[in-house]
Amino acid sequence: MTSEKTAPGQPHRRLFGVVSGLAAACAGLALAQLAAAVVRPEAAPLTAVGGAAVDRTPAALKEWAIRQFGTGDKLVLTLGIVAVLAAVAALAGLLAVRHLPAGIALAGCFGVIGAVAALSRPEASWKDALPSLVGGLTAAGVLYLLVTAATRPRPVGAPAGGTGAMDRRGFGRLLFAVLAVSAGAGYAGRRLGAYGAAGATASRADFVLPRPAVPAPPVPAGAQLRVPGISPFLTPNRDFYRVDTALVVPRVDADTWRLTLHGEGVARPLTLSLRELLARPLVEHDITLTCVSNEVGGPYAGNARWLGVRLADLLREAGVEPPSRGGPADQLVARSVDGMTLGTPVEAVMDGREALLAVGMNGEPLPFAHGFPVRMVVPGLYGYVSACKWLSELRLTTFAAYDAYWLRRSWAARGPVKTQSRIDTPRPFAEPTEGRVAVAGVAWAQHRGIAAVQVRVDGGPWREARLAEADGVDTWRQWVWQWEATPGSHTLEVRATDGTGAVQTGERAGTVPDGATGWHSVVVRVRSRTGITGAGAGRGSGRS
Ligand SMILES: Nc1nc2c(c(=O)[nH]1)N[C@H]1C(S)=C(S)[C@@H](COP(=O)(O)O)O[C@H]1N2
Ligand SMILES: [Mo]
Repeated sequence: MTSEKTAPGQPHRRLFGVVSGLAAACAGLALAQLAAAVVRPEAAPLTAVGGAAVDRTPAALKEWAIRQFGTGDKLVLTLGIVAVLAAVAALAGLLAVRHLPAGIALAGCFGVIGAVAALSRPEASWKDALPSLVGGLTAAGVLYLLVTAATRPRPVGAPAGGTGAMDRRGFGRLLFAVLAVSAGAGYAGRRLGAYGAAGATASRADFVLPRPAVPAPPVPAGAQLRVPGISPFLTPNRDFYRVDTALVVPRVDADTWRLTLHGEGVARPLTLSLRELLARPLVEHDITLTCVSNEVGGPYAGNARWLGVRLADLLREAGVEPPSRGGPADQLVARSVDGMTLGTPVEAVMDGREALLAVGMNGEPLPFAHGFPVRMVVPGLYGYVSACKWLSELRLTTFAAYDAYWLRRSWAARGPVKTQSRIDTPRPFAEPTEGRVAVAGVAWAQHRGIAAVQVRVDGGPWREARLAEADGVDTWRQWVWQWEATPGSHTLEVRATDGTGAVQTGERAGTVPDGATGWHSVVVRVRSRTGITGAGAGRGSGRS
């Protein structure tokens, strides 16, 4: 390459470089997306890099991200990767106008990074490298074309102008073509992706939930208090929290889905289609699911009516005995179609509680985001040690022999749910008017039940809240306490007592390694009826 450092139009060359780099990245991503629609959606470079990042994120950082961004953490992650990609693409373009091979090599490098990330994901096959490699090659090729067009001397006889030595028109035409092809490829990728999921979507639409052999009794009327702002007793599916590592929700075709059950102490291994699984009697049961990543007072808890096959029955059918009866395996490792592994104590699954292989959630087939077609739900255990979504395999082994996904990321092997209670209303920093204020919320201690809830104001004596009617020991329980609120700033605190008589600990602990503890507290500012807050309290307290 000749050095053109001193050519006229130097600032333009930089701009052309940056534009070329960004356009090359667009084209690379679009073609990679298209290739991923053919190979598999998880292999798209942004998804692969994001997924690899999630796998390697230390628990503490992940906690922080979930706290900061909630369920939007995945969007934030993707935007972050796009920002880094754009920066490097611009750099590659700048580099390419000075030294073409270096710029192209940098662009191609990105394809390799994507490919390595894709190959590092659980369940990856060599084909997963293809989309990123296609993307890298495309980006390198496009960068080559654009930069040569930008640095080519303008045709002899063309009017001199603007960019000095550059063929501005040729570059413009090429840029337009690149962006048009990218948009076309991106669109085709989306359509193809939807087509790929069409079988799964149709299989869910066609799936009629079987009738339970053991229906759940209706939810007691008194389980739902009439207090504005309280969490509904049953969480609608669309509002149910979602926590998983999947950057694209797996869309599993129920018609080709299979479950295998095998491992230590399995006398009769099983492979079942959905129809075969559902030939067994189905049970309906209300279970509150909670996440170990839930902060005190946090939102990662939901209650649903689940329909499914009793896991213990299936294990017995396969000849499995729990450790207490001499079975060799103490851990049931559930694996999902996307390679997630969750380890559940066999003893807990077989001790008589309604541990389910669920297909129904609140009267509907599981939503894709919640594990269609089959997931596990075990009352009393946090989701990360029990609630495998998009289930594909059950393997019996020991805790000594195998660490599941979260264990390798500093979470505890056992995750029994800790007793918790949450103030849903009033909201933090609410400004209710003095007088009667309903303080209300939910409390949970799955499989032990909630025996009492108490509330206190400003560290004063604990007062008994009124409990809503219980719907068994596996669900949360609503509570309400009528507070005679006086003007000023007040701190409300709540604590629960579980069915064994144990009082929820006030000792604060973070979510890692086995669930947060402490009492949820909410600060409110009560306004006086006349609109004037008490001296030294309420709105004016900071300044007076
Ligand atoms: N396949 C798969 N299953 C999974 C997870 C996951 O990341 N992948 N996350 C688990 C965790 S940590 C929780 S709390 C529950 C959440 O289930 P939900 O998203 O339906 O609320 O799913 C569990 N099952
Ligand atoms: Mo979780």
